[in-house]
Amino acid sequence: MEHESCIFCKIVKGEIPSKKVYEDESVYAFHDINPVAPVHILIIPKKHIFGIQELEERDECLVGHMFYVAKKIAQEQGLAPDESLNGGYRLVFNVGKDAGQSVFHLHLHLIGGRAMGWPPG
Ligand code: IU
Repeated sequence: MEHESCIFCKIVKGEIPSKKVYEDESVYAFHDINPVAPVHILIIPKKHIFGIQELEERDECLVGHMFYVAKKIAQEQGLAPDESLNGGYRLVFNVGKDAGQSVFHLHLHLIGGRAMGWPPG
C-alpha cells in the first residue's frame, strides 16, 4: 500500500532513519525533524494516505486511532493539561498547500511544551 516515492512511507519501512516515539500495527510516531516547539511529534498511518483531502470512509477508525495515540503520547510527554486546564498541546492536520501541508502522506502534528497563539499564522 506504500507509495514508492513517499518519504514517510520510507520512514515507516526504516529506509530513512527517524526518532521513533511509538509504533503499532497501523500507526507510527516520530519526532519531527524540524520542531516548531519543545515537543513536536508526527503521528502517521503506516499505509499511504495522501492527506485528509483524500480520506475515505473506511479510514474513519484509523484517524480516530491516530488521535487516541496522540493523546497517549501527549500524556507520556507530560503535556496533558492539569485540573486548572493549564498546560496542554495542539493537534493539527494541515490540509493542502495554503494550510501549510508540505508532505503528502497523512500526518497529525502533536505540538507542545510552550504557549501558543490563536489564530495560527
Ligand atoms: P506539513 O503539515 O506537511 O507541513 O508537515 C510536514 C512535517 O514533516 C514538517 O513539520 C517537517 O518538518 C516534517 N518532516 C520530517 O519530520 N521529516 C522529513 O524527512 C520531512 C519532513 I521531508
